[in-house]
Amino acid sequence: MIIKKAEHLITAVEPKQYPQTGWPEVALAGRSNVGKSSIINTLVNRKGLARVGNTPGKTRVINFYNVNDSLMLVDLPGYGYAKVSKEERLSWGKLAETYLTSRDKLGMILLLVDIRHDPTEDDEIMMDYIRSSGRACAVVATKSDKIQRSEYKKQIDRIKTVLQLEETIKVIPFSSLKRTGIEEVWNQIETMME
Ligand SMILES: Nc1nc2c(ncn2[C@@H]2O[C@H](COP(=O)(O)OP(=O)(O)OP(=O)(O)O)[C@@H](O)[C@H]2O)c(=O)[nH]1
Ligand SMILES: [Mg+2]
Repeated sequence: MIIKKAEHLITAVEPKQYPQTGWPEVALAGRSNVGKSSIINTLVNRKGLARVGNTPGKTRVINFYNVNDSLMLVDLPGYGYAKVSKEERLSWGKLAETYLTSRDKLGMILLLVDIRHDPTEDDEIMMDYIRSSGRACAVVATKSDKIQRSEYKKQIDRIKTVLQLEETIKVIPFSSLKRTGIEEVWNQIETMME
């Protein structure tokens, strides 16, 4: 994908704020701190476009990013972060859920999981949800720079097993630090758009 334009379009907390462009959307879902905002910056090659945090739980709203006036990347609030109040967790969960269930422009969900760890129960719930929604999906195994390449297969097999992935769902090792996996992720997105 050649990036001619990438910009933050709008921040939304409720459906009436969602953009009305009609372009297909790709949503980034995953635990807090897994690298959702980072992958956006890496995919469009713009450092600092999406806010990346050392403090987990940074993204508490839905951010829409315009790519080439033809596609929207959608940064969802992360789940599974324990150190916030139950009320906050429920409210962020509701934000993401409302978007995921109501948005007809949503063409694909990228589920991000840390390549180093087994997916959590929250990830399993999210995967079940994606499956039942019938939307296109790929799994991105983030922070792949943190392990040796020789360990990839073992970790990816674990992710496939825990999430009970069907053969058709790809698991793509990805590193925002090393800028690897970019082509593979764009290929998945482009296949969805066709
Ligand atoms: N080593 C390494 N660190 C990464 C990578 N991607 C993200 N990080 C780091 O992980 C932390 C969290 O990244 P974010 O992109 O903010 O994660 P997020 O999923 O958007 O987090 P929330 O907004 O809290 O849900 C930051 O300190 C990033 O620098 C990667 O590929 N490799
Ligand atoms: Mg974020």
